Amino acid sequence: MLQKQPFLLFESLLIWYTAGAQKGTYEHFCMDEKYMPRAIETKWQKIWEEKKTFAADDTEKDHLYILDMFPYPSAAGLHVGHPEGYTASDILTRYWRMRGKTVLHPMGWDAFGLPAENYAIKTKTHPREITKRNIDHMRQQIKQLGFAYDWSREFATTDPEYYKWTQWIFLKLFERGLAYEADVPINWCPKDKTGLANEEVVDGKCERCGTPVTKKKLRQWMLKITAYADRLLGGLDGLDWPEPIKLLQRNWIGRSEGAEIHFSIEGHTETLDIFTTRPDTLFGATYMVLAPEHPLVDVLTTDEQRDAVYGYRHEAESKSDIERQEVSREKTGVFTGTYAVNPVNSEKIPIWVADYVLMGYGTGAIMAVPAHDQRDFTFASAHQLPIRQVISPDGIEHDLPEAYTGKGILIHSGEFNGQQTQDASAAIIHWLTKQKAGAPSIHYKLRDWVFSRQRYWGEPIPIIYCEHCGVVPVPAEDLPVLLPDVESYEPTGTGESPLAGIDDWVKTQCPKCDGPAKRETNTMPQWAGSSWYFLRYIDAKNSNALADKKKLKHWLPVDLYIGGAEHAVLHLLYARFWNMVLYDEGIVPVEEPFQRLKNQGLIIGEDNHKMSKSRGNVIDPDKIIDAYGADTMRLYEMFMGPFEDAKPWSTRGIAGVHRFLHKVWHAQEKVKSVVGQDEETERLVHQAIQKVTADIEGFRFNTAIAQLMALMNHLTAREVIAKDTWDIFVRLLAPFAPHLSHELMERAGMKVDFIAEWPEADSAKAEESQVTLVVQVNGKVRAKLQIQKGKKEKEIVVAAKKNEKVAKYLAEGEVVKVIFVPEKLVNFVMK
Ligand code: ANZ
Ligand code: ZN
Repeated sequence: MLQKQPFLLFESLLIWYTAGAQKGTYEHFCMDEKYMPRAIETKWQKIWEEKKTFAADDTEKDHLYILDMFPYPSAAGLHVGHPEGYTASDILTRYWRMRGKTVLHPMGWDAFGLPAENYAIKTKTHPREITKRNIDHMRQQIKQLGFAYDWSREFATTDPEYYKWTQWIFLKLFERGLAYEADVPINWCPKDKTGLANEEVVDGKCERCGTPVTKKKLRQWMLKITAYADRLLGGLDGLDWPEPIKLLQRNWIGRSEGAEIHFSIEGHTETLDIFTTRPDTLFGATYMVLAPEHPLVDVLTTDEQRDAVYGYRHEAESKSDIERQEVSREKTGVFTGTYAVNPVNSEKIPIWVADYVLMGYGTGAIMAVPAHDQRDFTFASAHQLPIRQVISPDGIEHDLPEAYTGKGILIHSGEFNGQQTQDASAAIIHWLTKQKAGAPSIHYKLRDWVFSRQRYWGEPIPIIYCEHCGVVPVPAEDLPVLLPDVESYEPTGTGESPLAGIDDWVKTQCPKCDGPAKRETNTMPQWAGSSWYFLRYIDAKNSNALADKKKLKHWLPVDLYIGGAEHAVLHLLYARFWNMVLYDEGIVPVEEPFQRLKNQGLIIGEDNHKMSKSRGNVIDPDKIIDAYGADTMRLYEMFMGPFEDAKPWSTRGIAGVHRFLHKVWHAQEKVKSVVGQDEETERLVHQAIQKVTADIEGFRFNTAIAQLMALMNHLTAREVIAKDTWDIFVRLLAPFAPHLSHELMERAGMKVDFIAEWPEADSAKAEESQVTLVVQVNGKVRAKLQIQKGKKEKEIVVAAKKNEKVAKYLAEGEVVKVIFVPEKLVNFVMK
């Protein structure tokens, strides 16, 4: 019943537990009943801290690595979303420790980034100060929730001993040719005055401040994540991650298979190379398009067309890629005056410039097939260009009101007529390859990662520019390149970071020739520090290496990683990339760092809206903990609903959960050292062990808690709770409400040296002794019987016949056959 109707059950349990709470204020209730959560909680937190209960032993064989996404230490402190994920990982950590495993469960701070810097500008305080203050506050907030972290491994990404290794990894990337400089038009946020990665631009706007992003040409450090596109894609298959996250990463990497085709150009020696995913439509190409930034634009534009083309190109500069790709948008463009030649039939095709083709994808040029591509169709219609159908679902030409983008049979395609799309693609690629006019080709949407920021509060990029030697990496033994103090954190807006203004820091000596040299003044993006932090926890104090190789081999991969789904393509892709590079370096032993990933659902406001200051629906975790205690907070966030679903906060719900803990507290008064308990209680206890165990492992914390609540209701209705029963109950509760459970364990004289073993279910005891049997007459259900298990068929049939409701029907005729399905059904077939 629990499994089938969890929500009805939640409702009724909640009403049950809330009823009392509504009678008086909480304070009144609490004083009467003497469950003092805060006192108990501080006591146990102190014990755990002093005993270093959660320090992970690096040598134990049977181990797990359970990781939370570390928080950004913001001035606003903890929000209710943090404890959601952190409680779930804590439940699993405590559960597995109770089952005898050693668990590495660390916590730290992702502390570089713009908010601290912007706040620094406003208040004229050093970002280091602000960050330290925020960390201290959030650490205290997190600690009062009693999570089983090994705090001895804590660090912040802003610690020089940490970012020394972030810089060291950059040097490795540089050595491998994976970090390079490029003068590229980058996404530029005019408000934050910094470059942004593609991943940080949402709908053409800055992810952080919402300002429309423009393009700016700047010298940038880039990371060649594209070199890993295929591995990043392939690796996803073996990961136990939510499918939607995998899909987002697949789409972000965006692998497209097709062909590159070389068109010759009338009157020029250059070829016009295009990328297409539809080589089967080659005969339908009626014009070509170059992206406005394409280098051939200058070469191919005729004198008559020059003014129009240059004017158009200038206009295109101010538009974002997303805007340019909008399907519904009007398709603008200008003819260059020059023609290409279709390799397959020598047809002359006009070459246009249009901004719906992007320079950053494929070759920055396309063959346009208006009959089979909607954007081309719109463009051709607007500019009176021919539309020629070459693919038809039935092999017959039709009037096309819009592009036909489906598969079909080739028409108007010379020797390829009659072939199916798929075969024709292969055949045309084959033909082109033979003619040296093309080749099979694969392209990715993934772009290289713009890795420099023109801001202060980030890791300095460890590079030196020497007049003689050029670009020289800082030698590893000189790391870290410390972030110097500046007068003003204000971005310069010229594309240089505030570091550029500190002359005596910028001016340095070349490590190679000792000559005068300058430091790189850009810093790394916020994503740098979080791309490898999970490795540092493994050996957080190591000063000779980012972590000891043996220890990395011991702990990796992370067995379980819990955090928000918003990190689908940023952090989770970057971290996989860095880990793969370190794998290739022979430093980490696994190609994929996070074996299993779970996303927590968003907690929304009581009004069903996203929590936000402006709506005034934000819940402050501190206030909840003050009023009800950490155990209630933890338990409530897990009870709210399925872990991965979005769910609204409910004040009534938290009161109900709190009342349940009161009830548990008072149940201890009924505990007597009698041996054994009634059969029904025993059965319910062992069923609860089974259910809670399975639910924890399956991330169904809400139904696990419901089971505990139901069991508590049953137990408190008894005169006496046997000590053995109690023993099991408090241990089942321990991962969810650890403080209360440990207090109860101590009071019951149980072992409380944390590793209170997880109870083992006795499946024989858990089995139902009675079954419900359906009695039918001519296939129609007439009665349901409670039958003792193991009863003989004969006895059951007799009992069924005797049943009043059944007997009535049997009296109407003659039974010709009895169908019996053990433990399920008796059907009397009548004439
Ligand atoms: C001819 C054609 C015919 C195309 C047809 C599509 C349909 P995906 O799948 O996203 O990889 N394309 C290529 N490079 C482009 C660029 N830089 N900017 C804008 N569009 C570009 O898309 C590949 C298709 O997008 C390519 O195949 C090309 O148009 C276009 F019936 O070529 B196709
Ligand atoms: Zn030099």
